[in-house]
Order: sequence, then structure tokens, then C-alpha cells
Amino acid sequence: MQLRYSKIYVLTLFLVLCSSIFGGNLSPDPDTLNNSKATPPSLIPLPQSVTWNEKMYKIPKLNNICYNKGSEKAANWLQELLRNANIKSKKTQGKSCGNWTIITDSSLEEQLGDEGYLLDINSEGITLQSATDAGLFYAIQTLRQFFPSTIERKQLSPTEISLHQVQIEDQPAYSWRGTMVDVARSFTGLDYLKTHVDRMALYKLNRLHLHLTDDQGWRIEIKKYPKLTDIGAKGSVKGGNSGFLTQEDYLELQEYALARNIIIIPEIDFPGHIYSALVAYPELNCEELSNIEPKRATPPELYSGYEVGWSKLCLKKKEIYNFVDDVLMEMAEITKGPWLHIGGDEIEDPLYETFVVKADSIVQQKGKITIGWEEVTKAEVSSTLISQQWNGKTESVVDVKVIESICSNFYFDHANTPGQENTLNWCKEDGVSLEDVYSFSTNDPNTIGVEAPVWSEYVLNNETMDDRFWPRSLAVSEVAWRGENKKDFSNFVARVSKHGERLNEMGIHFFRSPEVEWKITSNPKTPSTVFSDFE
Ligand code: TNX
Repeated sequence: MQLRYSKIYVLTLFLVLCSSIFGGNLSPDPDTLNNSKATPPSLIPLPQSVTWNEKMYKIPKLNNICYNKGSEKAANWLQELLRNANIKSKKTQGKSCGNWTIITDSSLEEQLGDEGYLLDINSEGITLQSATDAGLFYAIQTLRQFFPSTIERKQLSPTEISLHQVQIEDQPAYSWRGTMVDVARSFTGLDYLKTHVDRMALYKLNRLHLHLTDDQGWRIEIKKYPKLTDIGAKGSVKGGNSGFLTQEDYLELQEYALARNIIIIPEIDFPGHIYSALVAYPELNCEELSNIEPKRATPPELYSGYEVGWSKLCLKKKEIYNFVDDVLMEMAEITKGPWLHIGGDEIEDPLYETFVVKADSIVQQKGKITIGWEEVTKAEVSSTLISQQWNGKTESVVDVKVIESICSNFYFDHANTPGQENTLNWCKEDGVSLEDVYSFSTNDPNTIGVEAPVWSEYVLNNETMDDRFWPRSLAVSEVAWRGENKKDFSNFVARVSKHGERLNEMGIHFFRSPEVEWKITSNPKTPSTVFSDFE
């Protein structure tokens, strides 16, 4: 009898201790049970399945993140998230050891794919599960949107946070959820690209395509051809920025992006759009510069205009293939992702198809997968090549996978609203509205996803780049994540409206699309770096 009492006593003492150490997860705080009618957070992209509970979970003062083997990275990210909300936590590897539980379980892959996750918030705490790191990272990004937007600036007081109880099961419709930055016409430095990566990550975008070379400038260091950057990187469009990424910068950016589940896709645009290389290495030209027609510029002058389709490598010279091979070799060596983009747009030449087939096979020899603008499918390219559609006018002779960047839905150098200053309109006279992006739909089974480019002929600073990408990238995110399961547009814009403050807190100079009823009380800040010091 005595023994039984002392056992109960010890057990009670243990429970009380656990409860004070782990923030009360073993005996829920009465506040977690109150019936709050606060509106649930607006999530973008909307998860595939969400079941809200009316109750809230109040985050206790002390928190323990309990993670299993394989979940440490996610545990670090979660701790970072809590730190930004000024919430203290400790991490423990184990099972059922805290109010925050993170589980990597490979058997979930069948149900959730390689990017899906489960997020459960109930009166006991929060549980995140996935088969992969990527899935857990996305669960954390969803969770981030449960916190007030001031978390983006680390300005939350620890006592005020309650999370809506919910059950979420989520996974993307498309594996390719991308944006493209043209750093060639006007150079956007490493810092902005990292900031852009941070912003993409919150909305579960996972591919960043860099248009690294064009007539106006060459933006990536190639050790074997130093003049590409000594000379070719000096140019830009009128009023734009020159410069380039060193190979170190490029590696740093890729590491940074990979930690956020974003893969960088480098594009070296061949065989047209190449004038900056023709100035640096005149031997890539034909006799009498017959490959430059019309002569918008001639070496040694740089080109700072806006015309396209007037320069190309001298395709009848065998030597150009050494150049192409060397450049792609270095790019393959320094690129962590599986893809190399070879451009291939806007050029007329009888040897075009021959060039494309060779360039594709060079990329494959280097162990990478080729991507090209849709024109490359005029050639008998390999079946693994991925075509990036931009105007949908090419008569393809091959059946290959497709990334959709169709200009009427995804060209973000086009106006947000008709007549917006410094925008192009050749594809769509009245611009590409938020609704134009959101209404994208396809039944092509070859589509692996979508990508929105910002060409930078008229995008000469970071604020303008922000204005072109945001909020339209929120529509890219939802289109790519939900596929044909999109909700109606009015439901979407209502959620976008709630994200205005968050975009502001993040320091994004976003366009105030008239389709959205913005409720913004503060001014845009400098770019927030609270999620940037994590590697
Ligand atoms: C077309 S679409 C281009 C770019 C221009 C852009 C301007 C494509 C593959 N090439 O070279 O910058 O239009 O909107």
C-alpha cells in the first residue's frame, strides 16, 4: 500500500516537473482550451487539405522541440522561427519529448510525395511530419504564416502568441515552381538574389533561374575566358548596373538557396543574345561580322540598347564549339543542381538546329539535363531536354517535358496594370494582371510546372524588381502548388490582402494591385534579414 502511494507520488512529481520543463504539454494550459473565434490565418499557397478547429493553442513560455533522427535541420529552422517570435525553446532528439514534434518518416512518401507534409496543431502542441527535409521546411513556412506578420521583423512579444488549431495535409501539384531574374540586361547583385530567395521560400517556390548572359552583359565568371567578365561584364542597358557573380558568389548563392529548398538554374544564352561575348572574344565572330546583323553595335563597343535577335555565334566556325564546351564544362562543375539552361531563343540561322543538338549533347556529357527556350524543340533534341514555353508558337518535332512561362500569364516585365511606366507590352497590350497569372491553366501532361521571368531592360533597381515580382509571385505560388485545384480568384485576393502587411514587414516594395483591397498601415521597410542568418 505504502509502496503504491509512493509510486503515485513519484509519478505526480515527475509529471509536474515535465510540465514545467516542457511548457505544460503534458497538462494543457487552460488557455489552450478556450473557444476563440479569431479568424484563421490566410495561407498562401492554400494547402491542399485544411481542417480548422475553433480552439487556439497558446504557445507556452518554455518550449521543447522534439525531433527524430533525420529531422535536425528542420528542428533548427523551427527554432529560428520561434527565436524570431522571441519564444525560447530547446531541442531534444527523441520521441514524445516536447510540445513541438518533428518527425521524418520515409514511409510517408507514398502519401505525401517528396515535398508534402502534415501539420497538426491541437491542445497538446504542434506536430510536423514529412518524408523529407523539404516537406518539413514547407510545414515550417506554413506555420510561419500562423504568426503575426511582425515576426518577419522579430518584433513580437513572447506573451501574445496563440496559434489556430488545425490539421493540414499538403503537397504540391507541380515540382517546378519558379521565378527567373534577368541579371544580364541590368545586374542584380548577390545580396538582392539572396533576399529574393528568402521571399521565394516563404511561398514554397523552389526554382530560381538566372539569365546570366545576353547582348548587354556577361554576369558569371568563367576562369578559362577571363575577358567575358573583364570586358563583357562592363556593359548593361542604359541606366542599368554592370557587374558579375564570381564563381564564389555563385556557389554561396546556391548553398543559401539549397538550404531553403531552392535550386538555381543557370542560363548561358546560346547561340544568339551573345554580343557581350563577341566583344570579349572577337574570334567567335564570322568574317566581316556577318553574324551581327543588323549591326546594332560592333566590337569593341559595348551594347546598351533594347533590340533582340541581331547577334549570334558564327555557327559555321568549328572553333565556337570549343568555347561552348569549355563554358558549359565550367558551369556544370560549379552548378549543384541537375540542370543547365542553354537559351536558344530568338535567332534565325540555317545551322541553328545543328547547334542545338550539339549543345544539348555537350550538356548531357557533363552529366546535366538541358533546358532551352521553346525554339530548341525545332531540333531533334534528346527526350530528357526540358522546353521552356514563352510564346507557344514553336512547331515542336519532339515530345518533351515543359516549363510554362507563357508570356500572357507569366512575363512580369509586362505591366501590372495598363500603361504602367517602364514596362513592356509586346505580348499583352494591357499587361499581365494578378488575375491573368492566377487564371493560368493547362491540360498538357508534359507540364512540370511554371516559372515567371522578369526581364530587366527597364528594371534598373531593386525596388522596381520587387514591384514586378510581387504580389504576382503569390499567384505563381498558388498556381504551381495547387495546380487545377485553385480556389476562386476572389478567395485568393482576400488572402493576398492579408499578406500585405507581411510583404511590407519583409521590406518588399510590392505593387499595390488594384484587384486587392490592401489594408496596409505601415510603410515598406528595408529588406528584412531575420530569416537570412541561417545556413
Ligand atoms: C523576349 S522570351 C526575350 C527576352 C526579352 C523579353 C522582353 C525570350 C526567351 N526572350 O530576350 O528580354 O522578350 O520581354
